[in-house]
Amino acid sequence: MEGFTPWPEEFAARYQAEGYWSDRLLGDVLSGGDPERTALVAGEERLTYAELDRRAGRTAAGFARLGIRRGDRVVVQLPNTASFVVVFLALVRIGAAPVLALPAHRGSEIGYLCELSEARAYVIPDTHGGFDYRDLARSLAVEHVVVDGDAQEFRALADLDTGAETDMSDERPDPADVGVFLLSGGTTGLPKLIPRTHRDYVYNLEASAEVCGFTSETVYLVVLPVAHNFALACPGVLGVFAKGGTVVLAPSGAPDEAFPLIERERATVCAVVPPIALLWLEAASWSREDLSSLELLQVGGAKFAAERAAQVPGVLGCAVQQVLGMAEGLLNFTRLDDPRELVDTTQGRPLSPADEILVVDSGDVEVAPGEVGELLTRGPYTLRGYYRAPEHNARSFTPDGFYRSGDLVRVLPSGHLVVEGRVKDQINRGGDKISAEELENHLLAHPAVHDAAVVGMPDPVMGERTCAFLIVRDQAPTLREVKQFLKERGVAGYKWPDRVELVDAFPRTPVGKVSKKELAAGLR
Ligand code: OOB
Repeated sequence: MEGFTPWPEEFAARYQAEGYWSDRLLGDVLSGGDPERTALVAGEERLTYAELDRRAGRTAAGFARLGIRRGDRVVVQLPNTASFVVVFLALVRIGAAPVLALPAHRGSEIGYLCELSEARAYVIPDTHGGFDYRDLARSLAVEHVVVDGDAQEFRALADLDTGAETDMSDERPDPADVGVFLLSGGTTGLPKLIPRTHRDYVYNLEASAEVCGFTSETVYLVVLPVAHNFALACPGVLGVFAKGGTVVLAPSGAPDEAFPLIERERATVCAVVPPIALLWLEAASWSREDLSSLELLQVGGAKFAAERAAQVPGVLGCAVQQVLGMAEGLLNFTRLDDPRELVDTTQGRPLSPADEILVVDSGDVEVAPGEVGELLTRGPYTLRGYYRAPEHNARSFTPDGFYRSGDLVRVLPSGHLVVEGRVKDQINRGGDKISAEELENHLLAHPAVHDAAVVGMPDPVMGERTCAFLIVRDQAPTLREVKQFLKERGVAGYKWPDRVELVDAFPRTPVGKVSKKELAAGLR
């Protein structure tokens, strides 16, 4: 695929020879499950492996009838519903790559994703969370809009399923094909797309399922957006399917929605971001639900404090696992048999023996063991380049192909990583990533804004919240007006600033760059 950076031949040969890469495809992920067992529970729907497999097959045929083919891209923006799972499996079967947008994304993000990926189709719910996605679709120039629900002038997802299945025998994708596109958290003005091949993502999900001890008895509750890498494949929904277990979709991590589902379905595992973990630690004391089925709480996406991790077993009655992951690839997990001390105080160690880790200073020189530096990595499931982004790639990768994560870490003698901060210009708002530059560009478009600098401010629950420092021309906009402005521009709500500070000038570094460190220090 044009715009995709493959692994160099010698690496590909090695990953293949050493068994990290197989010929298994994302579309075959259901094949190990007992046909009679429950694969998916979503709202009132319960689908066995056989039923889910047939629905995915028939929907695949429907997409094929639309003319969607191997190598095409389809932007998928569905919430935690059975339809997400069906559409994902359908697309990967015909070798069309889903571009996984989050339900929170709006016109600004979706328009860009459709354009960049030259999407042949866009799949949406009718409405969700009070937002009408058909309105958004009307502002786009995509060939096919497929709607889960009331389609109005568009095509209904249900109509793709005519009961006929395709004969896929000569349509099978190649394991080296891009299977899915994930969204990067972003550090630049525009979001980036991460191409994940069938073979690297299959390895990602299978190896994760192994490390996390998933079996056919696993009942995995999804509370994060299912389109996010963590909930999808680390081990996530796909890791559960690979082991023949059961996936239960919850609309959110709110205790009043998640806890009754844990009790009813006897959920054994759940992946959360730290703010949800904190909420659950609070809620467990007053909730009446029986959470005793829970065996493992995976926490990742942002730093989880050691003191909180230590509370999980006592309060929630399950083990905790810290996960340092990234849509770009590298995953680190604390292991189920790690000593409590490591589980509580580290963000885990690399998933794969083939993951290569370097910790370097600002001159790309490796630091002494145990010292803090930027985490660079390459391996069998870490990208070699963002999609169609040659200039950005030149900066994001070393000449020998290591991805610059932008995370500051130190490595313990055990190989476990501790996150100590970051060098990338990004805010991590409870696991949601905000590119400072992207938000600054939106703010600069406001007629009253002369200059903008966005920084994170520490927050006890979210880890960080977003503060926009503005230099204004005349009438300064209020926080509410700034949010309204961003809303009208079609910017996802999680990117809106939590606070606006007006200043006359920005502090500068010796080389004349805006000193975000100094700006952030002034907030305390
Ligand atoms: C996950 O993926 P992304 O792509 O949304 O964000 C990746 C970034 C990392 O580079 C790091 O800055 C931060 O999120 N991060 C953590 C962390 N886990 C991720 N920072 C501190 N502690 C952690 N445990 O966030 C993601 C993907 C797969 C699994 C889990 C998380």
